[in-house]
Amino acid sequence: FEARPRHHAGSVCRVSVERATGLGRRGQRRKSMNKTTGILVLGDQLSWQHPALISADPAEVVVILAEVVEEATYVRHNRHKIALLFSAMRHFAVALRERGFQVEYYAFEEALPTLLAACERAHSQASFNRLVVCEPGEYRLREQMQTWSAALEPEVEILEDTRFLSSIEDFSKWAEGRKQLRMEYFYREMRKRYALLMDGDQPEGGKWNYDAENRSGWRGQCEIPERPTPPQDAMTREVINAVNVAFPDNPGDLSTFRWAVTAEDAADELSWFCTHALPYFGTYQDALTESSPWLFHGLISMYLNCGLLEPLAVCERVEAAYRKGDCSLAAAEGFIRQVLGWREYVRGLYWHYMPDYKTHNTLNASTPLPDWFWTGETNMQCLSRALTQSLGLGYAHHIQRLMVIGNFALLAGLDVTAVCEWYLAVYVDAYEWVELPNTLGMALFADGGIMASKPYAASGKYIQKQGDHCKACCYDPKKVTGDGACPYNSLYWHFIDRHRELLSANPRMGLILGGWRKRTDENRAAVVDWADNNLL
Ligand code: FAD
Ligand code: DLZ
Ligand code: SF4
Repeated sequence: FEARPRHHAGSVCRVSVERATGLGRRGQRRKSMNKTTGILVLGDQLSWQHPALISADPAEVVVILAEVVEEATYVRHNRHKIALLFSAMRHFAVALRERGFQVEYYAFEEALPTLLAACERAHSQASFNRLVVCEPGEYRLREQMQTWSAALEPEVEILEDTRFLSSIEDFSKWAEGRKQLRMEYFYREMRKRYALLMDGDQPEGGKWNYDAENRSGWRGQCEIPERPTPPQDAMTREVINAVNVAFPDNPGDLSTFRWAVTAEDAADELSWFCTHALPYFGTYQDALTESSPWLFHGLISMYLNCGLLEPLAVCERVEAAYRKGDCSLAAAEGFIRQVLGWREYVRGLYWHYMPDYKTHNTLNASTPLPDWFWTGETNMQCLSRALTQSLGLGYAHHIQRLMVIGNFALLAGLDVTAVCEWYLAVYVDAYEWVELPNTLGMALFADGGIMASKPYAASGKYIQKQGDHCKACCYDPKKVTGDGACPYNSLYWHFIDRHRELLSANPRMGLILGGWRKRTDENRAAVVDWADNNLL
């Protein structure tokens, strides 16, 4: 990692744009003088920092935005995600036209099958001899795009996505020669590189990481602020109606739609968070509660991932809140670590290891996904809450995703592919580049420890410690076997027992395995049999 000035992304992207479109440097002739460049903007690239838009001359390009069947159906996306993207795309088209761009927009009703078909249609309507796209976030689509040159008349150029703070190449360089790719070390380099929360060349406050202060469980310690709903205009209401009609079998209750669909409204969401929730974010980051689906979380991943917010601006806004004294260092550091560290790190891992990454199944997990994952109907209160909320709102916070749903899938040995597909379908912020490492790697340990240094496996005791679900549950978190025993408990020990050989190679599992081995044969058998006969 080189230390770079904070706004390096612009300079990288100017180089790409010049290389790709001939636009840019003073005095340099543009490659063509008539309106000959088509720019395809994908539904998750709705940003003025888009590498082809950033320096495009509205008089010379035609911008293509298309709601197409393939992208809307390659998984059973949550209706919240489809409505958010379609409405945000339509609003972005309006903003483009206001800035003088010609826009070819294809609504879902036109039933264009693919993005390639949309480009063909746009070419037939607004003839251009070159098509510029920004590389997509998913491997699936990147593979397709690489065949477009052969399929399309105009030449096709794919630009680097410079909206991330670490390029795919940067990550690979960092990864080179390392035995383990631990997020913490990547994150420290990113802090230095972007001079975020730094005091000269040292971390602000003397420590890189305040995670130890960020683990409080929820016992109703303070009031959870009511979240205002972003404004909803006629365009969004029309999209909601259309999505309800076109996707009757998808998850998602759009009567609860509460997402911003413009950059301005997303910025307001971030401001609200910085004022009202950020001060508590660190402390209750790992908390679980019956009282609120949002707690003190940011609710910004859906905006970051579709271009309505920029990651560096988000980190700078949070740092500014800390510098003004509006939140503690632990809160600001905890939040910046997520955006500057985890988000960039998982994207780096994804591109570093794909396509093989998707095929990993180290623990041979193959139990079919229960149908109730699609309804939330289970007596396990914590899980029912997390599933119902995920399906209905398209949102669950990190600990629900990791330690309630993911933990259950890990302990029960649920089929890795099916679980990953469920996560990709259900969340409003889900794209494979971020969903896959988090699910396959972090939650399911299916990559054998590339991402996590040990499995995130926990019994009911952890869930009880972190929140108030157990009080509302018909199961007893203290019971391991017998009627009323919390299923997480025997499943946990079943997991430890069935993977004891593999786990024994992991020094971080030594204590747990030692404790399990010290039990009597009868005790171990009773626990394993209970899970086998009643749960698996
Ligand atoms: P906050 O808790 O407020 O965190 C702030 C921001 O940090 C998030 O908006 C997000 O951009 C970033 N962030 C935090 N943790 C991660 C992480 N592990 N990976 C990447 N970014 C992170 N995040 C997605 O954006 N899309 C997904 O499809 C997705 N799938 C996940 C699946 C599993 C199994 C797990 C364990 C996590 C997943 N995450 C995913 C990461 C994380 O749970 C969400 O980013 C977060 O819950 C979004 O809510 P928020 O904006 O309120 O986040
Ligand atoms: C997720 C999604 C959906 C539901 N619909 C569209 C669409 O109709 N048009 C579009 O350009 N993009 C859509 N997307 C986002 C793409 O699937 C996304 O660009 C790829 O998955 C790459 O990240
Ligand atoms: Fe979840 Fe077990 Fe607690 Fe019920 S008792 S809420 S299943 S951890």
